[in-house]
Amino acid sequence: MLTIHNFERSGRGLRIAWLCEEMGLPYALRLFGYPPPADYLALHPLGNVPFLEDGEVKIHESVAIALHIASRYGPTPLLPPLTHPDYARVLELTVFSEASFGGLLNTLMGAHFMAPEGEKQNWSIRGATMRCEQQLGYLEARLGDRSYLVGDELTLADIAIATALGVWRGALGRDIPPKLAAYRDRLLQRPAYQRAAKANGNI
Ligand SMILES: N[C@@H](CCC(=O)N[C@@H](CS)C(=O)NCC(=O)O)C(=O)O
Repeated sequence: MLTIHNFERSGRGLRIAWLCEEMGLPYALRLFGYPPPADYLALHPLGNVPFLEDGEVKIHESVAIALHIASRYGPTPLLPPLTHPDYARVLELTVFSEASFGGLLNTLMGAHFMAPEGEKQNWSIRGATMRCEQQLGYLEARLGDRSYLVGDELTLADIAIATALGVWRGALGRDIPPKLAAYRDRLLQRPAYQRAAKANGNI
């Protein structure tokens, strides 16, 4: 059984629950508040979420977790095989969701929720915000008029990006460019997303 540890309603753990739902994999969600309980810190001393227990595998970093699950329990159309022409693009955008966009989101969330009033809009925060906006424009252009970021069906890239967009809008209260917002709204209608969001406390 896969056990996903997450803060209630937190987007990166939702990313993993959604993936499991799309793949039809049974999982348990262990939800807790912030700060995390002592037994979680014993499991994962960094204390951030999500964290996956999968038998002997204990792993953090949501994108690594997603790749682990798709690789171990695939094949799945969510992650095309290594030889497929779309493989590199799926990998690129999935990693981009955290390494570029998600990293900036954490900086912005730190400032939004914790910085003293006078420092909420300092030089670094304005720069990170501009960078995020540039990346959103890039994603919207990449999407164009298509339904999915890569190819003709849902992939890990969509799950990773759509959940990151949720943090931008939900936690930071920022606008998503219109075509990207419509794309995300469509994805969120998927029954697998709805089940995961319910289990995670989002709806
Ligand atoms: N790159 C990591 C980021 C993990 C992360 O920062 N998670 C947030 C919640 S979505 C968190 O745990 N924040 C509280 C903390 O870092 O103490 C991942 O994708 O798993």
